[in-house]
Amino acid sequence: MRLYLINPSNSLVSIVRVRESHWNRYRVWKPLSLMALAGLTPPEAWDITIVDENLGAPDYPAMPRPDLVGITAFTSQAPRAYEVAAHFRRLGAPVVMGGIHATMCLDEVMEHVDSVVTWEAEGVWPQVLEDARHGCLKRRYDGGLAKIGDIPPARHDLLPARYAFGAVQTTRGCPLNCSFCSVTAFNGAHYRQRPIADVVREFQLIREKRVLVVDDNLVGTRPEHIARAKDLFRAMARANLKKEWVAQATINFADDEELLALAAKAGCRGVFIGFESPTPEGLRELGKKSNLLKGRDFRASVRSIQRHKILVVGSFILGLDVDEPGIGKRIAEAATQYGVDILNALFLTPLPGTRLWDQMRSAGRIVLDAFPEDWKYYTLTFPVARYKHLSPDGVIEEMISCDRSFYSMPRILRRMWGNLWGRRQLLISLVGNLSYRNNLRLNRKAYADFNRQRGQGQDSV
Ligand code: B12
Ligand code: SF4
Repeated sequence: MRLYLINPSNSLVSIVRVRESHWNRYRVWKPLSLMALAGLTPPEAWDITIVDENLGAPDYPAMPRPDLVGITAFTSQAPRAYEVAAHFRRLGAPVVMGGIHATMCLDEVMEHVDSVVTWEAEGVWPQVLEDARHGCLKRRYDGGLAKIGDIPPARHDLLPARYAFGAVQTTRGCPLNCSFCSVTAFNGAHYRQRPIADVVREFQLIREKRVLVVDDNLVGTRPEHIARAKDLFRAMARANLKKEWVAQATINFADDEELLALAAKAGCRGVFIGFESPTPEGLRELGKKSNLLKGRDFRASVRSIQRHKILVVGSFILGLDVDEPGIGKRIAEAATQYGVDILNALFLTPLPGTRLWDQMRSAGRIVLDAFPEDWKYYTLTFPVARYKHLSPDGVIEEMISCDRSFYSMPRILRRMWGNLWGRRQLLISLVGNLSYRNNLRLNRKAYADFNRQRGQGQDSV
């Protein structure tokens, strides 16, 4: 039986535009969802091919007809997912779709595929495969939240060796439930942890030297989470994995010297932290309670992390109700003042399933709502909603001014000097900064196309 597992691309996502900017090559990440599904698939019964369209879409008509197609999709990938599904359904091959978009927009997805798997796949995928073998796929399977104490390792051998990073997951779920984020809605508030021995074994299966740990918060928030993270890092160091990895964490990562030292010893080279807003009002609006700790000195926290030669990528959101003209520069100033190595600023975007979606939907503030086509703009890099104090053109101008200010050549050089002086991941930081700087040009073109499509004329950016 032949199984295709497909990760559809979205040409509006700059990281896939490798030809236009070769710096983007270094940010092509592996689709772990499909590798995890492949890990749940008996290899003796199924011949599995994973197609990641981010490496380029294959010539589907030239490929042998499959017995089953599984498609994953974030919301921004949904329009392309439906095109791919339509192709295979025309051939008579059954198509099943799963992942976050299929779960949050079930009715829409049901119109485009034969079968939908909602929530996490571990509990139901073997049944889906059996039903597909017997030609009796159900319209819907509900996977619920998996017990991740005994999941098999993902198949790290199935994709070509063309990625800058391998991928692994050690925990699922987040108790913090920020208003804009779908993680708590999808993976639950309970912080579920995989057994440390399983994680270490899985690391050993990864071919790439560099690894993205996809957890939403690798260290967690409670003392027992931190203790587990320390045990994990100790086990990784003992196993002498020889990997360098990057992960996501909340700012409390900075508060424990032993944790930082163990993370660095285990191979941590970079951490992605959501600062979200430069103001307490903004943090309150987003429900980002973890950043509101009284007396928190973000600059000192960033320094503590960097002292362990770990890069800090800071993420901010632009377009909050409290944001007024000038917010772009303000975010760039805050990120510079905190001393982050790379800034990732994104538009406030209502994603289905979040509190923000409910609020904006009921207030009639979602402007791009010709679904499913408009989902392609839900990349967080386009303003899809109405922003309280910023006009549609104004919010884009703020984003351009933010990126232009943070990624000005003098500031990049100053940061590189800091990296060199602190002997801190100079090469990764340089590639990151230059790829963001390069994308400024691509983004301007993308905004102009976006405005044209909205019928506002090209000159408005
Ligand atoms: C790693 C990651 C990335 C990587 C992507 C790597 C890749 N190619 O997959 C990078 C950094 C590139 C990325 C980019 C983006 N991401 Co992202 N990302 C994640 C993250 C942190 C982990 C995903 C992951 O690997 N999980 C591990 C796997 C095992 O879990 P899973 O994907 O959920 O898969 C399970 C189930 O969903 C299900 N399943 C999934 N697919 C399928 C398919 C079938 C057929 C079946 C049966 C089941 C099934 O089974 C799996 C096992 O249980 C998630 C947060 C999260 N916790 O999921 C955000 C997340 C998915 N990203 C998100 C967003 C918004 C984006 C961006 C649009 C914006 C941005 N700048 O971050 C971009 C755009 C990407 C694009 N191409 O359009 C949102 C998506 C929300 C939504 N409704 O779409 C999330 C949920 C984070 C959030 N804050 O809300 N992301
Ligand atoms: S933004 Fe981060 S801290 Fe907030 S709910 Fe999402 S994963 Fe948790």
